[in-house]
Amino acid sequence: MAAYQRIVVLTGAGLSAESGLSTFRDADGIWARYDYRDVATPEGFARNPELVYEFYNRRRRDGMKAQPNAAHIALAKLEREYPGEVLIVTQNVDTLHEAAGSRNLIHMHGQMALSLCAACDARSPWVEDLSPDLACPSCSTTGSMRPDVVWFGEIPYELERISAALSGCDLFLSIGTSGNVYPAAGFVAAAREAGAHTVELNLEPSEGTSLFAERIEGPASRVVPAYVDRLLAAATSG
Ligand code: BJW
Repeated sequence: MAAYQRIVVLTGAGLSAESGLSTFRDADGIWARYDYRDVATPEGFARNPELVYEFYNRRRRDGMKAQPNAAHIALAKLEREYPGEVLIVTQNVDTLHEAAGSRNLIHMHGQMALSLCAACDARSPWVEDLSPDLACPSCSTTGSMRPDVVWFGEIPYELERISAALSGCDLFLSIGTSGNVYPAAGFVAAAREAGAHTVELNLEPSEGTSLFAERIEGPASRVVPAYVDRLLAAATSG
């Protein structure tokens, strides 16, 4: 295995599945129980805010009980011990990467542990349930608080920083994501264009699996630590 200088890791719901958090598009996933148009669009929130609060309040509570699994822990170790640069771009709104010790991390779809005020755009740490009657801690407006997550039709966070990292990376890993949602599903093409080696680590082939140079199938808690060990061994032997 080559030694790489700049690694970008894209993670999705499959990474947190073995921590007990549901994926979206698997047979028993979140979209089998909820219509995404009701709970993950600005229009759905405007139509029925109570349903959206309840959806995220439950997921926030579940997220707070969850613990990082061996895959989150291996990625934090990679960032700590790898001699090159490691950036994790996660689509996940849980905080399991942080809990495992990752620091160079972008939450491109936001975080359930933050609220966003529609009146002043302030983001505030939020561990309690959200409800329509709350006042924003920054501007005191009532009824303006929503979870700080990126819904369909909204623009994901830090796209410029992600784009710069992709165009400068020489290894791109995609872990536990089905490749259904853009712009994240397009990152592999950007990394290829930059000349990076591209690897998919997933339970099963994703939508865009043919775009990857290498594919490793299996549960993240097994395949990610093994791959990280290989990367660390190659970096120290070469
Ligand atoms: C395991 C495993 C184990 C399981 N080990 N693996 C028509 C209408 C409206 C919008 C669009 C449209 N057409 C296109 C769009 C754009 C849209 C889009 O892509 N839609 C598609 C459905 C076609 N995208 C957007 O709207 C985005 N914004 C945007 O495009 O802005 C415009 C713009 C962009 C750029 C520049 C300028 C303008 C926003 C997307 C926001 C996504 N939001 C959600 C919900 C909010 C967060 C939340 O509640 O959590 O984010 S949707 C949901 O999907 C969530 C996830 O982050 C995201 C990705 O899902 P993920 O992580 O891939 O999960 P799954 O379940 O799909 O896959 C899990 C995988 O793991 C599977 O492959 C399993 O096999 C695997 N697995 N166990 C390893 N143990």
